[in-house]
Amino acid sequence: MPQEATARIVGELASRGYNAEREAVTLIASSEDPDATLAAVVDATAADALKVTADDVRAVQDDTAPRGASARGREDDGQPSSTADPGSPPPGAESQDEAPADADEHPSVSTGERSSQTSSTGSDSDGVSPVETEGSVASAGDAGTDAGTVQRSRDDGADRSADQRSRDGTADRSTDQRSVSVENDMTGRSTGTGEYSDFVSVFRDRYDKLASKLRGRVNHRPTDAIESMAGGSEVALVGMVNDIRSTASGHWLVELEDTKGTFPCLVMKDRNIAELVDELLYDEVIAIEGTLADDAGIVFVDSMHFPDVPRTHQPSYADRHVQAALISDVHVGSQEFMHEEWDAFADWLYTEEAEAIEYLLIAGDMVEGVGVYPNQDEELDVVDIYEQYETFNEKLKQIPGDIDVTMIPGNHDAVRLAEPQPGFDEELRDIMTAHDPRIVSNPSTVTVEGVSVLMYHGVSLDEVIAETPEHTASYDEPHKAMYQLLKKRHVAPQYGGHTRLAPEEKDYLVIENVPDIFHTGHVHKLGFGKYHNVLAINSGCWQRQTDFQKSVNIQPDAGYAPVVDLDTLDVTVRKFS
Ligand code: D5M
Ligand code: FE
Ligand code: ZN
Repeated sequence: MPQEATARIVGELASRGYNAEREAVTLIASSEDPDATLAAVVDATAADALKVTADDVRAVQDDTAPRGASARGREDDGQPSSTADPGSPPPGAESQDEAPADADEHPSVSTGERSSQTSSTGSDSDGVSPVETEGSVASAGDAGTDAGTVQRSRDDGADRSADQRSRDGTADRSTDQRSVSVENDMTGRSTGTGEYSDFVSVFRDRYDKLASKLRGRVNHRPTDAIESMAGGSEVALVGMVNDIRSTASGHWLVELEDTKGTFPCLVMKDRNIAELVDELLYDEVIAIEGTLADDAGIVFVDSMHFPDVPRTHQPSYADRHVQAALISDVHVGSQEFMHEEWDAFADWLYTEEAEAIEYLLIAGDMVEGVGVYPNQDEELDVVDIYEQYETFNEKLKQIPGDIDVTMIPGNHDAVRLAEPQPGFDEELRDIMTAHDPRIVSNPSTVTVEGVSVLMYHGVSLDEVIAETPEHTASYDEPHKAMYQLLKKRHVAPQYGGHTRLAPEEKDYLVIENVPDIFHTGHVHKLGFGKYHNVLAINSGCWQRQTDFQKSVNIQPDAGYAPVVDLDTLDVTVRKFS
């Protein structure tokens, strides 16, 4: 089926307020007279229905003249491309006639090797090979530009033969095997009033949760007990980083705080562990072991431990071949929002190549918002925040109705800025009805067919990148900044900087359970890799470079869709820009 035809049908349905199952679109497109079928389907579908289903189309078709062979005939004789409204052809789309209709097998998903990934859709979507392990990570740069590590090839994709299409069936995403559950969604559970006592409880909860992860590894004592121990004793301490100072002689004085008080810990500059001090952020919880000074007033640190993800962590996998597309930072309403690239992505999701994609996860910044940064209004295309969400909803309608959508807010969204951010309120949910999305807090853990995905927008990544060494975290390798968060077992350790914290009774930002996938956005850079078997993905954006980004020389990775195989945790990146 020509992609233009599906795009046009989806567009027509969307303009009438309907979402559509992919099979429904396929059926309409392959009918004898797609326009007439479309009109009949629209007539027959209740005005308040949200989604046109394949059954709706079949019901209409059963009511009309026999088709069967003639419909097939139409498919076989090529595409009604000359009459099809090109809609929004994917950038670089080539003529449908060009590719051979030999229909290789469905392009295989990654094997974890740096294998060539094929792309389809008749667009220039680039398949980018995934990377498996730390140390061989394809980053943003790789994804778009590094010909040395990325192999591309064109695919027959949308041009596969009609026979192949009909054998493959109408790309239906059956919903019976799906399962999604959400943990740690704090929407509607905010108890914080912003009082001092709330800060006490949230930090207490953070300490308790993270200390419990370190307790098994060190035999620690509370700070007040250490004070009364004999000089020269071997001690261990678990505490929140309260202060980091360098001494006159270049050593590091790290002050740790526990529930009983604070204690100064000296890290000598010539020890290997000194470089770990560079990775420390305020308010994270660590353990140290060392020797108490003669006057018991300071500990000389011998080793430092982070709550971390165990190296032995074994991720869970889905029981069947099913994929999730992970995106973020759509920024609808910005003049830089990439309409055409988004349309190409949405259209691609109707193709057989995207057939296994049954889940779409969106990690915040649905819209550009209003008043987020100084002078932001100069770059707005849609100035009203509600209209921005309405436009976003239209964009959502374009994707196949049978894809399950989960979203969390980001710093551009119309929810409180302080984290954790509750999911959108009722007014916004009433606007974002397409796909009946699962709207949860930032952060939340969403378990999709057994694979747990920690979704966090990622504001703290700016801080990790700014405050830790280049090799630990950089905009070009945003997944490495994510590794730091996994190591610290907290999505936003540092309080008082970029990241605003809303004190709650408990600390929802602690990474209590090791996720199988950690998904963030915010920095508008694509990067992924594995940290102790956890797949970390920062998903890029759908917004071209803004003036601000130009001024600080950030080249966003815009118009990419990383796709994860939930049965292997392999990643394929599709490029639509
Ligand atoms: O942020 C996208 C990225 O750009 C993220 O790394 C923050 C940074 N950014 C963008 N605009 C600004 C301004 N005006 N000040 C500071 N940092 C900025 P996003 O929040 O998704 O727009
Ligand atoms: Fe963003
Ligand atoms: Zn953001």
